[in-house]
Amino acid sequence: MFERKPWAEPYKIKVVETVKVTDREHRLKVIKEAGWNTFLLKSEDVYIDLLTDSGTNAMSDYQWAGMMLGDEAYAGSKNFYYLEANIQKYYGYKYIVPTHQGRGAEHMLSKAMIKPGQFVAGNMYFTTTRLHQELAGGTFVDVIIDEAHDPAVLHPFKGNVDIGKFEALIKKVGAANVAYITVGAPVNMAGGQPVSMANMKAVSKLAHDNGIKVVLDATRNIENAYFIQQREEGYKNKTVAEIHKEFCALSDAATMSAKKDLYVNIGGFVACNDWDLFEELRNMVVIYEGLHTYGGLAGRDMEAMARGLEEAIQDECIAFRVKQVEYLGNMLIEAGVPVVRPIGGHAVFLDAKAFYAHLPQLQFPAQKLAADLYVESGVRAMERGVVSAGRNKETGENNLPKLELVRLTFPRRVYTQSHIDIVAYNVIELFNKRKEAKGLKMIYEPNYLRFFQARFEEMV
Ligand code: PLI
Repeated sequence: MFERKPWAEPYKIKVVETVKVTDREHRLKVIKEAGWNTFLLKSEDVYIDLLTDSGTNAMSDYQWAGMMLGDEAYAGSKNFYYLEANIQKYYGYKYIVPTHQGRGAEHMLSKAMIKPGQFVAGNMYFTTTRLHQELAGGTFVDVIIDEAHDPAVLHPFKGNVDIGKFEALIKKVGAANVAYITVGAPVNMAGGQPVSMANMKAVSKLAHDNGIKVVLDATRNIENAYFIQQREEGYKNKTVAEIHKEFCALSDAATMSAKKDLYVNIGGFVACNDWDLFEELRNMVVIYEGLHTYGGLAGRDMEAMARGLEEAIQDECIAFRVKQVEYLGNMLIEAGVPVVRPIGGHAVFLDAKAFYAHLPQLQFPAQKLAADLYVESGVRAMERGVVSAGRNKETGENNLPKLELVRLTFPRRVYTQSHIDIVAYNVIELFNKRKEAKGLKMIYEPNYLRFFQARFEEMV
């Protein structure tokens, strides 16, 4: 009767939120008003929202109960100390500074660690991370393996750093001119692709041999630990919690957007092992975020983060999350839809260059595909291509990334298998009429992180 052993969400539903189904005519009208940018849609016009997994998670009853224990003192909230203890326990860093979200952490860390003119190595850029590095006077250098730039290549750890590229950078500019290397694990812009423990060890050794610090972007590191458990020799009998802590121990500091892995709607932190760096961050946080025991967060938010971490780190929790993403990915692969492979941890990424092969990159195929999917189905996704890549900070030319993607991102514990079936059905329908698609022209371009607010018109 069953083709495969059935599986289901490891939770049951206690509170529900009604979603609105709109018609195509309405969606076409509102996407035009939104300048063909899914970020500019009103969420009430969206049926299934796969824009991002950032802050869009469903919290558990355990987290909500914790919210009632919020200690909203200006200084020394007990929720901070609980959060600090949990981060020390599961991540292993000595010192923690809370921030309102990930980019607050990136802002302060970049300012504290980069001297103007220095280079920052990284395994593919992330939008906010690179911008903060540039605003601090640094130049980002991509040292990810070549495979990461090819959506079709199969590699179990496509997020790995190319040790040769990193070494070449150190030789070329001199170790003193490399502020640090940032390792994102998994790599969001590459399709949620993980980094192996072996690679992280090699990065850490090379960096430390040259006196260079390793900064982990720990935003989805629990997902990364799960991939290591599943794919890397020697890890299948370790828990995700053990692998996660071992991975973090290879870095000197971390920035974190708790809005992802930690099942909350807001929050972040920066953590490190070095007292001097901690002092600087703790000094800075009072200027930009808030006191060092709340960093822009309410006490209740810190409690929700601390409790979210306890849940997120459990093997069953993370296994379900990644399998849910794979479920959609495999349906699309079976239907011949071009997607980034292997399927990543937090999202399925459509390969818009192959999907809309007739559209040149500067007609923004991924931007258009995200908008068309919305018009056809009410499903909201996000562009991760030339618009997100922005412009070269020296020449002002458009950066033309090899990956021109649309991200179907999974909020945690929010959607069921039936929602995912609907998403798959609609993507496949759109794929079947892909040749009809027209490109876009950009008519408004913000100076920073243009993908959030840029506006477009459909070409005639
Ligand atoms: O959105 P923030 O400021 O909490 O976090 C910034 C951030 C840093 N690193 C990584 C890997 C991210 O994915 C990230 C935010 N990502 C968003 C908003 C996303 O939609 O993927």
